[in-house]
Amino acid sequence: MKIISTEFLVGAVSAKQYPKEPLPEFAFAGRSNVGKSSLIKSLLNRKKLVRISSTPGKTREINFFKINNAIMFADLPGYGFARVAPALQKKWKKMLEEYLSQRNPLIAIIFIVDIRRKPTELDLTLKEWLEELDRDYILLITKADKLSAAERQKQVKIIKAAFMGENALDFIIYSSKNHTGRKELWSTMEKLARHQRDTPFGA
Ligand SMILES: Nc1nc2c(ncn2[C@@H]2O[C@H](COP(=O)(O)OP(=O)(O)O)[C@@H](O)[C@H]2O)c(=O)[nH]1
Ligand SMILES: [Mg+2]
Repeated sequence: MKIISTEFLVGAVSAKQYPKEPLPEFAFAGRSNVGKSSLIKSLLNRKKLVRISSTPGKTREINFFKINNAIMFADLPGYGFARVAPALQKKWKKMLEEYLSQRNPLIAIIFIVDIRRKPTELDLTLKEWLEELDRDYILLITKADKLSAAERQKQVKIIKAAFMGENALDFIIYSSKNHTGRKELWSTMEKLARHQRDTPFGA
């Protein structure tokens, strides 16, 4: 996908602030430091992006970006940041729940995990949530460049076993450093967006 325009629309803390434009939407979720900002920047071919903060645990809003006037990205706040107070974690949960249960244009969540890590409890909680709410997701295994081919294979197997639930549409191995997987992710998202436009009644 050729990126012609990237427009930051709004940082929302509640549903009434979400953009009203009914564009096919993809949301990005993962624990803090997993590489979410890097992934979005890699996808959009940008070195810097408004509202894509480099400070871990900083984002407390759902940031909406309109891409090429055709697709919406929702950057969900990262989770599992150690220094976040319990009250804020509660707020995070409420915000996510509201978004995942109410957001109609949402086609799929890009569920990001680190290829080097064992599945954590919080990641598994998110997966269970997505299954419960019947939300489709794409398992995005990032930082692939950090491992050798043999280690990669081993980790992908473990991660797939933990996260490829019923609502998983696909899995993609990614590196924001050398853009491995970028073409594949874009073509998957474009296919899903096209399908939604062709079958507006959810047929
Ligand atoms: N080698 C490598 N480093 C990455 C990759 N993605 C992210 N990083 C690094 O991981 C750290 C956290 O990335 P960031 O995108 O800020 O994570 P976020 O907190 O999820 O937004 C940064 O130091 C990035 O440079 C990747 O695909 N490969
Ligand atoms: Mg970030």
